[in-house]
Amino acid sequence: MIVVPGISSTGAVPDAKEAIPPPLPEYVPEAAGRFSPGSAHVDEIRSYGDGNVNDTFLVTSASARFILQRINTRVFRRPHLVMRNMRILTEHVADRLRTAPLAGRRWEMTRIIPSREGEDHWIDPAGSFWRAISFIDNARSYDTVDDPVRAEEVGFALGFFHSLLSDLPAETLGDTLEGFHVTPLYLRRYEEIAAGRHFLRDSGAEYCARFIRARRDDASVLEDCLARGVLRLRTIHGDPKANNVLIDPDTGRAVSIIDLDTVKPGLVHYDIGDCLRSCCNPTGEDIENIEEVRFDLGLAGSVLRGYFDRARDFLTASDRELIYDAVRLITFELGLRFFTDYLEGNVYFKVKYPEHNLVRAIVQFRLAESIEARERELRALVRDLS
Ligand code: ADP
Ligand code: GN1
Ligand code: MG
Repeated sequence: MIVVPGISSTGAVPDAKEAIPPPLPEYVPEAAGRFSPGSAHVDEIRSYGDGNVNDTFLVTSASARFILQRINTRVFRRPHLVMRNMRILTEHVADRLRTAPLAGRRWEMTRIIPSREGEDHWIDPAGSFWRAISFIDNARSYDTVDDPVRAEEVGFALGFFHSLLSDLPAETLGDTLEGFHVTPLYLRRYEEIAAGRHFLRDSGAEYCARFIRARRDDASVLEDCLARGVLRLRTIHGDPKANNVLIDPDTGRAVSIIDLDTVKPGLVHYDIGDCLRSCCNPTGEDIENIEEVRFDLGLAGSVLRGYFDRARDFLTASDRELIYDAVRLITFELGLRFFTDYLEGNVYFKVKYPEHNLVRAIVQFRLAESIEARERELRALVRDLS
């Protein structure tokens, strides 16, 4: 059994009353007013969504509803570059959709809403960086996927997004998050942080440390392929987990892929791996019973079917060959990132209680174990469906 300090033996998370309440950012009403179209009166502002990085609000004014976000500048240290990339990307996608609309189904991309001064952001007196984007109405995001139709739709959204970006050269965009998904760099950081620490025997932290030690030599599989020219950089989403795809509740169809801050040059494998990691973990990233975590091959088949419906043409044989490695690696990497953040005192991911990142790390490592146990079947699925 894995013992996590502060967590019961079933892994149940502490009561809400023990949870750390997220601090409400200062200047929210001022920021909402700055972006309110036509300077209309703002009627309501409420916290929105379940993102781990930025602060997101839904603003309702007399004339519109829009999304207001405070960018986490501890993570995104170059927020102006994030906005520049977003502008290039949304213009490119709008052009593509104008010349070749997606037939027979709804698809929307978020648009940047300018401030009263015509800027794409506003910096408040305390230095926080705010931006506004159009609200995708009649759509919702789900933290977990547990049915094949939704899994196929999330796969479709990523495949369609990749196809829309396939003619946007990677070098057009700046690097908004250096080292993002470069697993060997996360490993190095972890080893610096963990050096000299001793973890309690049979504790959750010891399980994580052992897990990482046993797999440290596999951490560079994708980066080595990039260095050898087997893989190449393309424009990627960077964060295509299930809740960054919006689903129309009436039709069950994916209508948008959001959270574009990490769109930048990278390996499409990070995206394909992350989408499968997230969609095929039906019990979610914050599960209460760690023993239930498993990688669902049925859902993986659905995600891949949806993805290849749109993206079959631009993947090479070596690209396909490395999909299994990507799923395993990105899951290991996320566990490593969560665990490092726990050891560093929760400075990157937002947490609801102090051991949150430790629990999240254990969940990802359990998921990685489950992926490893299904290697043969997952490789066969990719071969059959791609
Ligand atoms: P984070 O980077 O913190 O994950 P996101 O951009 O993903 O922030 O936004 C957090 C959540 O807010 C999303 O998962 C989604 O539920 C909701 N959301 C964000 N942007 C929109 C939008 N334009 N329309 C509708 N919902 C949105
Ligand atoms: C973060 O921002 P959000 O919640 O969509 C993180 C991803 C992780 C994910 C795990 C910029 O995504 O890399 O996979 O949490 N985003 C960033 O839930 O670090
Ligand atoms: Mg998000």
